[in-house]
Formats: sequence, C-alpha cells, structure tokens
Amino acid sequence: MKTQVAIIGGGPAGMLLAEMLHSKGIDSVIVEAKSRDYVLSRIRAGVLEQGTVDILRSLGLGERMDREGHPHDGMKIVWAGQDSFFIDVNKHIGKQFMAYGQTNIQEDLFKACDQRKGNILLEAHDVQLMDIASKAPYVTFTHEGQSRRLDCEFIAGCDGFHGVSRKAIPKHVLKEFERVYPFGWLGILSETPPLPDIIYANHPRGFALASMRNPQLSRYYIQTPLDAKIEDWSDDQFWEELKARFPKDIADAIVTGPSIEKSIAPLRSYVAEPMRYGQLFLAGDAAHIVPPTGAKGLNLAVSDVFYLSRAIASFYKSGQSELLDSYSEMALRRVWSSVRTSWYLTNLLHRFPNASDFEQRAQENELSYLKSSYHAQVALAEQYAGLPLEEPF
Ligand code: FAS
Ligand code: PHB
Repeated sequence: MKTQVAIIGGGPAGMLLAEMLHSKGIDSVIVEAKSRDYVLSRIRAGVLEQGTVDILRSLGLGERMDREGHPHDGMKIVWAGQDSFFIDVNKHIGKQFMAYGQTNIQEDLFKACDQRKGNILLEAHDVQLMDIASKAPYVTFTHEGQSRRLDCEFIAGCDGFHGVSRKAIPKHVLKEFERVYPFGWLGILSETPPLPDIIYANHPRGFALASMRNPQLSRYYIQTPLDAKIEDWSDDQFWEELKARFPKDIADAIVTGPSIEKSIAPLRSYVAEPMRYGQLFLAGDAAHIVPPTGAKGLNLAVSDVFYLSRAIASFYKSGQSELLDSYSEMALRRVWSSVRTSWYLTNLLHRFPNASDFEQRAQENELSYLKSSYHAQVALAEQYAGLPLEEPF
C-alpha cells in the first residue's frame, strides 16, 4: 500500500487530520488499533474552544454540533461554600465555547470519512514505524490476519499517550516533562437535565465539576484519591458526594438519575519535545497530556493537526519545508500555554492531600483574588477561550 500521509490512530487527532488533508487534496490512510465501537465507547472531552468550533465548521463538520451543541458565554467557580462567581469569557474576550461531546465529534468524523470513502484500517495490530528519519518511511502492521506494509512520505503519530509513535523517537532525542497529580476524577454520565452552567467547585471535601453533553445528558465529576476504585462508588454515593461539594442552592438544583457511564481517570501533565523526528510528526495526546480541569486536551489535538495539515499542504504546494521545520516549535508554544493553564486551574481548584496550611491559605487567597479582580478574570478568560492560532510567518 502507498499513501502520502500515514496516520497512526483514529481518535479525534487522526480522524480530523485526515479530513483536513483531504480538504487540501492530500491522500492519507488511518491505521487504528481498535474497532469503531470501541473508539466510540470512550467518554472523554466535552468543551470545545471557539477555534475548534470554527475549524469543524470550516470542514463542513459543524452541522450536528450547531444543532445539538450548547454554546456558553462563561463558567462558574464556587469555593468553600461561598457564592459562585461567573467568569464571562464572551464579555471579556468576545468568544464563546461549545459543550459538545468528543464522542459526537468522533461519530461525525467517522461519518465524514465514510462519505468520502476515506481509507481507515480498524483493528490493526503490531504497528511499527520504519525508517522514520529517511525520505521513504513506512509502517508495518497486521490487519485482518495479514502482514501489511504502508509506504508513505509522512507519518502522523496520532496514537495517544499509550501509542507507539512517541516511542519511535530515539531516547537521546526525546525530552519529557511530567507532573503526576495525587488524585483522579470520577466521572458520571446520566440522562438527566444538566445545570445551566459549567460549574467548578473547590470544597474541603475535594473538587467537583458540573457539565453537560446536551439538554438531556449531564456530565459530572468529583476528585477522588489515587486508590479509588469504581466498584467502591455506587450511583447514590456519587450523587451524595457531588451535592456535598456544591453550595445548597446549586446542590438542590442537581437532578440525579442512574449512570449510563461511570469511570475514573488519573490526572497528569505531560509534554514530549520535540513533536517531530525525521518524517514523523506527533499530534494530540501522543505528544502531550493535560489534566481535564482546563478542558484543553481535545482542543490541543485540534490545534496540532491544524498546524500539521497546513505545513504538509504548504510542502506539497510549494515544495517549501519551512512550516514543516517549524511545526514542533509552533505547536509547542500553544501546548505549553494550555499545559500551564490546566496546571494552574488544577492547583487552584483541587484539595491536595499533603497541602500545608500555608499552601491552603494561598489557594484561598488566589480564589478570592480571582473573584474580585477584573484583570485576573480577563487573563483566565483569554486562556480558557483558547489563544488565537498562529499565522504562518
Ligand atoms: P486519543 O487517545 O483519543 O486517540 C488515539 C487513538 O490511537 C485511539 O483510538 C487508540 O485506539 C489509537 N491507538 C493507540 N495505540 C495505537 C497503535 N499502536 N496503533 C494504532 N492505533 C493506536 N479532554 C478534555 O478536553 N476534557 C475532558 O474532560 C477529557 N477527559 C478525558 C478522560 C479520559 C479518560 C482520557 C483518557 C482523556 C480525556 N481528555 C479530555 C483528553 C482527551 O479528550 C484527549 O485529549 C483526546 O482524546 C486526544 O485525542 P487524540 O490525540 O486523538 O488521542
Ligand atoms: C466535560 O464536560 O467533560 C468537561 C467540562 C469542563 C472541563 C472538563 C471536562 O474542564
């Protein structure tokens, strides 16, 4: 098999990259380890930056999002039982953000790929990246019981944190930065009407978050200890703990119901540099992980593949490799901005098990400052809305 771009991974990064390349007349093949159902069964992100919404619309992928998604002007923060305060992102920055689940985006991407008869190989195993430092890299894998080889000009490593692409970069080249948090998030999906706003809570019992997927589908999270097990959490225990972490007026407005999905995710900040080696370009979770506190993970995957598709298209159009050569630096500027913001919000909103009294007081003062300072809120709103994508020089 031969293609221009071999894409490893059929999550949002890989599937969106394929659509972007196709819109520029560039051929790609997606090699995905799991089945379509498995990929669609993962419940993950829920908040899209304006930049992501604009990109999806520009590719003709916005019709269902605009019909079923929920635009928000801002989000609420509440702590220590105090009144909640609203950070009006739209007033400060002139941008909204959209509540629309990653699962829906994945469904929309599969549909677009099918409609254009895109080439996606599902349940491909033993994927190996070969000769990535040469001008003729290739990928080997087994598919439908047969050993296959895919020759290409570029390889996009979109295979997430546990994929093989990042590991193909020699250890002496790769520099890794990591912060593992001493807690996780227990998330629940329920077919109940959500609260009107996205609300973050910092409570002595721990962090909590109220979000949504659509007017009949709620998404809630609570901070849990690292050793928490899903089997230890009945729905009733979850709802009781969630309500305990919000002020009474908000807690009383929460409509409870049976969970249709319940999972625990660990929290980490991670960045791998560089995001390019030879003809291999990393994008999305393959290169970086953020704690979901800032709702940045999926949005970073989108900005990475926007930069990468633009760079590959520029190469094929003009033969120039400047944008390819600057891809890693440009993508990492935005990655580090989102990593820093997600780290800031995680430190601001969670209760750290070993926090000293000093650290606890400093956290409460930061929350109080954020509540009272217009400028602090504008700065956070700018980051939460997502910084503008960089123009090519
Ligand atoms: P993905 O991990 O989504 O996709 C990678 C794909 O590569 C997968 O389909 C995988 O099967 C495939 N793959 C892996 N190894 C392979 C191999 N060797 N060969 C071929 N294919 C291979 N972000 C938010 O913004 N908000 C959230 O609330 C949020 N919650 C999350 C909860 C969890 C449990 C996790 C894990 C992530 C969460 N994220 C959240 C982040 C998440 O949305 C990611 O940022 C997003 O999925 C990134 O997309 P990809 O880079 O495509 O990686
Ligand atoms: C979600 O709806 O899943 C969500 C919302 C905001 C976040 C993280 C996750 O910061």
